[in-house]
Amino acid sequence: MATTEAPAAPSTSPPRLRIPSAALCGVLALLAALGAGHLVAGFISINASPYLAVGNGAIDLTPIELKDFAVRTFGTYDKVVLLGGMAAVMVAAAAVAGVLSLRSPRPGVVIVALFGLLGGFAVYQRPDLTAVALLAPAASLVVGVAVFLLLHRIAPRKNAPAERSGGASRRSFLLGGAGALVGAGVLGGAGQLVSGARDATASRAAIGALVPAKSAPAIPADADFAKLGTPTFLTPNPKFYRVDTALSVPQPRAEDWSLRIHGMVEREVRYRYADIRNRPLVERTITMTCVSNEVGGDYVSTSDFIGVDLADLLAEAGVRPGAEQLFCTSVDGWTSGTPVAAALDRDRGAMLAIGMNREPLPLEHGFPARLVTPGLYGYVSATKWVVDIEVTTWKARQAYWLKRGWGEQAPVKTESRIDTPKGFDTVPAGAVRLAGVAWSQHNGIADVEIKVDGSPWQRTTLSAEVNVNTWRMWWTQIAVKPGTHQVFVRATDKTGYTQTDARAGTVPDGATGWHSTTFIAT
Ligand SMILES: Nc1nc2c(c(=O)[nH]1)N[C@H]1C(S)=C(S)[C@@H](COP(=O)(O)O)O[C@H]1N2
Ligand SMILES: [Mo]
Repeated sequence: MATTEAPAAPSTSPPRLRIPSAALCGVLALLAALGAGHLVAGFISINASPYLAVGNGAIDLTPIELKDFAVRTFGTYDKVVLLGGMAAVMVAAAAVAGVLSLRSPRPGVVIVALFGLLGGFAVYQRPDLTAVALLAPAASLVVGVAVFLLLHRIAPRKNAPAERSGGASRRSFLLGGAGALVGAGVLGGAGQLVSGARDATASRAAIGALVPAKSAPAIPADADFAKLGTPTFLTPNPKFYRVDTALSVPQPRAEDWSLRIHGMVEREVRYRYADIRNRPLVERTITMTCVSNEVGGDYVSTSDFIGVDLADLLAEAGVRPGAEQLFCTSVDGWTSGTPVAAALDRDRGAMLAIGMNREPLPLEHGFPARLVTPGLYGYVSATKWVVDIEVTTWKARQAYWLKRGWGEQAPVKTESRIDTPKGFDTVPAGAVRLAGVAWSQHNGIADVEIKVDGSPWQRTTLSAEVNVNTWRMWWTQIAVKPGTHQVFVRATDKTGYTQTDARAGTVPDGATGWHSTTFIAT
């Protein structure tokens, strides 16, 4: 085995890198490249960072089943998992690039350059970035190739003449490598700091509290049974569910934001933030729901939204006959298609919202402005970071989720949920309290019934109704013997419809079925 390393070899084969140092060259060059790209992106838009841009591109290319699986399995952490997975793939590829370059640096340079081009392509594809943003992947490319060449040159070699293989070479390689690692961290961190200083947070902080000209009616004390185990009626902003395709939260500043309404209208109109802020603001209490909410799920929350009537803005533009959908685009290029009829229905009260619970919209909920349409699932009605509304037909345009297999029309389905007890809770036998929530936005909830272990349905006590566009809480008390018990819940809305027990999945237009909970009485 050991005989091939004989002294005769040096004359025939050129000096080669050892596999670990070659792999290290690749990985460190990658980190330096990402750090440099992140720094340059900090000055332009953090979304120009090649790493984030590639991740966002990957999200848009992910098949719907996988996306659904990711959201179900990892919940809000789906994006963290994606970023982590991407990092692992990139590090592995960079290590391979290094190992392919044991003799000549050329293969590694080609692979590092391909990486840079991929980042450039991902940035180029983003609708919210201009050509300047390409400077970030360009910086990555240059720094990546340069660091790779440098480290490759100083790496210690096998079969090398004495002066290239000794301790001095190893030491300079370690120094160079450590320098690249620290440099990558410093560059990346600086990018994060720079972007933080000029991002939307400061813009939002400068706006202050939002006071509507017309406040929503005060929420009565008996609108929830939070003490009995339901959610609070209004969801605190940090607890409001969040669903979107954005890997990093888009950061438009209020000062830079505007909304354009065009297409099948009498006259194109454009509103800047101050135009909206200075109008008499209305406030409405609305429960929003995501179509991806499983039976029993918690993608449902309630807020006092502050903004203006969408119907007013549309009236100023003058919607032309024949218009069917509002094709709404966010600053990051996501789109939704809202039925024009729903948007114009003053009774429904669709809004261009700029605030939640008297605060400017939190960044992750669409700062500076978003749409909210009571009674329709969010993906057809609630574009966050909205910048463009094209009034058009269903045929002319297809929105993001419609193209991916979800329905065109998406009214929220009547639903109910048991919040107390939780599944497999253990409770003392005897009197057991049950509590939860039901919703049927735009219709209102008329009744909530529960059924325990095959006994007949029995009615529950409902909370005070705030308005038909909000959820309603329920509670009741039952007597149970020791043992395992199963309880079902079903709601009836004010149109007289009672929830079906037929189970349907979330695709294409929302889940159905009765929520049930099993608990143990001892
Ligand atoms: N720009 C943008 N807006 C969006 C989405 C998105 O992915 N991007 N998702 C929609 C979906 S599916 C829902 S359910 C609601 C959720 O709003 P929230 O995150 O404020 O709860 O936002 C909608 N608006
Ligand atoms: Mo959604």
